Amino acid sequence: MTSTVAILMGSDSDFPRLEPCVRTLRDFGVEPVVRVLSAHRTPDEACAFASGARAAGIRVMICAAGGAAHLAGVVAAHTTLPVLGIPMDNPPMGGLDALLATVQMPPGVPVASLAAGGGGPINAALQALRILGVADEAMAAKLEDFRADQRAKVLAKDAKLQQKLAGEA
Ligand code: RP5
Repeated sequence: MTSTVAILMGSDSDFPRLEPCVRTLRDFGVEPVVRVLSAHRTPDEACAFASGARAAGIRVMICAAGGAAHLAGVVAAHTTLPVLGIPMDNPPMGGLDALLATVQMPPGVPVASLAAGGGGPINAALQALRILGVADEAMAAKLEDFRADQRAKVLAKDAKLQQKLAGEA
């Protein structure tokens, strides 16, 4: 099976926080290529992967790194595929360092940055799926179902809360 999404991470220490990203892609039937490749520690391999990604069938690249997070930017310099950056919320700065390193790209080399921590990994997956959904009607329909399901869940929680508050009044 050809993978259309690649997730690169700077270290295996990032992986536990990226599992929701992998899970979300799988929930939508997308099996990603997942690699530990670092802009600093394995620069040749990271660049080679980025350069060959389009020919390999990849359509969206997700890059996660912490600290001086250059992975997404370096990957974006070696491909014209869309690159989504996940700044990892490492100590001691809680991801602010990685967020700034990921988001402050020079004009001409775009990286779309997600949130540091929390929803970043899941939203990276959903954003990748939305990109695929531009040209894939079946994927777009799955994303509509997801949205409807999410809405129903929140409305059910709201109804429950209203009931609880009415009981207290
Ligand atoms: C970054 O350095 C990685 O993405 C990771 O978040 C951070 C620390 O890496 P390890 O020292 O845990 O391997 O490149």
